[in-house]
Amino acid sequence: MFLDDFSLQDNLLHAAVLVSPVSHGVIKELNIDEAISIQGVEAVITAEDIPGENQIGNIIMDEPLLAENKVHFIGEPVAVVLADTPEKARMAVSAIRLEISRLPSVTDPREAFEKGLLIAPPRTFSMGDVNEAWDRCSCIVEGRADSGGQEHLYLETQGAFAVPMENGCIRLTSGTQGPTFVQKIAARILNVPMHKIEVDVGRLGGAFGGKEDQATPWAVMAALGVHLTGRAVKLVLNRNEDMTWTGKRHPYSSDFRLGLGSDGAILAWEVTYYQNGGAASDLSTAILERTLFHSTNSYFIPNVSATGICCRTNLPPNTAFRGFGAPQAMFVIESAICKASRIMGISPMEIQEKNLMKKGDSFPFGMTFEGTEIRRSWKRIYELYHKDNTRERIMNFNSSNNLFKKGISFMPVCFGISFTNTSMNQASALVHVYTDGSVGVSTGAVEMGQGVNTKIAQVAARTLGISLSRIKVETTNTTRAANTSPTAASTGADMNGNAVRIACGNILSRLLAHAVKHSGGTEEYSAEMKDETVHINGEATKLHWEQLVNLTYLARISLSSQAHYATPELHFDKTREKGRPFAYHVAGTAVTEITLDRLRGTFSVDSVRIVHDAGESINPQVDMGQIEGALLQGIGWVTMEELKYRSDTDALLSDSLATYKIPDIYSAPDKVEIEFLECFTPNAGVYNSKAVGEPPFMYGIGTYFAILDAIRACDPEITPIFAAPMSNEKLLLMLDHRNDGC
Ligand code: LUZ
Ligand code: MOS
Repeated sequence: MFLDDFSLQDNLLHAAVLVSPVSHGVIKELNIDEAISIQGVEAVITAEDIPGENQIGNIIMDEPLLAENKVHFIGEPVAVVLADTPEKARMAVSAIRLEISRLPSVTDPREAFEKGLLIAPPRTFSMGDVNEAWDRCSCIVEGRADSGGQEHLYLETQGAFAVPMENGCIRLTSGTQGPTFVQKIAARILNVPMHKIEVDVGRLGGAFGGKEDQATPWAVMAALGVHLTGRAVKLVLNRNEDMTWTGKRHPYSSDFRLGLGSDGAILAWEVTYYQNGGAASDLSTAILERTLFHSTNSYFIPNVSATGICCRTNLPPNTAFRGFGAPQAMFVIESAICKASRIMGISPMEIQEKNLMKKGDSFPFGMTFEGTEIRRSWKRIYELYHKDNTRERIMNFNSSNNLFKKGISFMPVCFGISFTNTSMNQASALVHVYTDGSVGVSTGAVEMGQGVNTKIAQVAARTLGISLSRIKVETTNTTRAANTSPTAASTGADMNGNAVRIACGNILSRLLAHAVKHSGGTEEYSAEMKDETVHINGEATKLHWEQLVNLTYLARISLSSQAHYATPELHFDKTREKGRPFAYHVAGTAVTEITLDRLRGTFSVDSVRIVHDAGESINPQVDMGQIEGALLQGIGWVTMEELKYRSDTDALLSDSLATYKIPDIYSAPDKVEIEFLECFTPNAGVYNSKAVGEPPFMYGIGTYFAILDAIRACDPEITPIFAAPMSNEKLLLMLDHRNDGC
């Protein structure tokens, strides 16, 4: 069941939202008289009706729930209509008179920067001394790389419903990755304590970061509706509203300078990222911070200066999206390496391989790389590449075909696991064992299709030594898991799984202590639960899980436990921009082969082979699904998903699936082969597993560079452009000889 599938009581009100149709302006008139007089319309809510603070900002307080005086983007909520049916509510929205006088708008981050429109002061991460290093470089390449935004396109659109409870309490069912955040903001808007708001999340039909922050306003509007009318309220966006109004992946425009020695060793890296933040800060500063953490991708570079500039524009506030700023960073350094390889006349693989991080190498932010996975995954991919004579195959194909050319690229990925904001790296679990031996597990993790509930159930079953069928994972609810971090940063299974491991461990030790006592043993006895049977001193006993649970209950010993987990050893000093922000890194390498149709400017991905470090995977099938999905989403980002806006009004043109193309089964690689790297990182995630949600997204970037490789095979004189997505239009223009590289 998804949120919109629940049939609620008869008394339900449906909400629809009036948003600004203008990207920047001053509200001259807001008249709700006609709308409110429509039969079946219960209320029209504007900023004036908010009892608390009209503020949904989190990191920076710069976003009202409902606009007052000014509007800053198309889709900024202005009023909420509550009516008997969703149709009536939407009809009444169009009866509201809203007059706005337009102000000049900015949609380009560089233009925003020039006008001083910043969301936060720029930040720079540095190591060594770039200025001193340039003199020692035998090749210096400079350039610009741009990457576009990306629509999340979760299957389930944003939505929530709110139900009034006793004593002014509200129960909110929200399609959010961050139930606590929804609770906190609802309490702020309504001016009530957080304990009056209960947030419950069953599951989401996808999120990809789009519901880390941006599920909140809709849930809060529903809560506000309950608060003002005393009736249940449901608010679900339709696809067009969702695509037009909500923020997306941040487009970036970046300037780079890369310095190399004659042997291909990278000596210096200087980069400036102009991030298109949109009209409010949302998570932009955190995303930009992660960009800075990943400015060198998988490479060791002794001299680095990376600057991030968070620019305010008049687009909907851009937000978290799988990878959270890291894909944007990696696209820039891979572009620089591609450019350097052309100038130096060596292959990009040679430069990449030469500079891959080794155990003990330092990142610009002071943390050392503690693994060997980057080089090992590269080596393994290289073996596979040699084994089937990939290079020869491609060279033969290209020399015997004129209309079709093949291209190849290697894409190493190294992604840091943990919220970059250290304090967010905590989770909790509440576990109940019932007297019949069945188990209920609650955590702060939100299931959004990524399989976290499956992994959590596996952790509980494994820790307790019982069958998976005994475990039920409950909804995510703020009354059972309080003060939770959003399920984000790929940490859901790691942190919540660890909390479950601790809670189940607590219950198990009580059970086993009782088993020892029951069997007449002493404290020196060792006991364990294996296959639902108590083993004492290594010997199976006749005592079964169900019996032991019941005996322990009769002895009046608790069968419940709440546990908290905080990722150990994390610290970061923002004044020096140094520390150890990540618990560990996830690494891997992809090799991508594509075939380009040089007449049509189209291409197909022949194969992507990936060697990925998943640690000791808890569920290899779930991880495989995450890797395949992320890969395809990454390919979509760099090759086809293109956000287009009208230049006069800033209105989104690619606002439906007719105009916004995402990868489908026909554009998926013909072959995807995934191999897990044999790897042991003690205390990485739960039971030595590793986070998997975001890292594989960046394998998709390899497709962009495989296309550039095929273009080079067509004509080495063509200047490559570094501007994702490589749409068919761009590709065709680049292939056109008379056009000097667009
Ligand atoms: N969300 C967040 C994230 O708040 N902080 C992070 O560091 C992060 N990283 C990846 C994805 N979401
Ligand atoms: Mo995320 S981009 O881990 O919500």
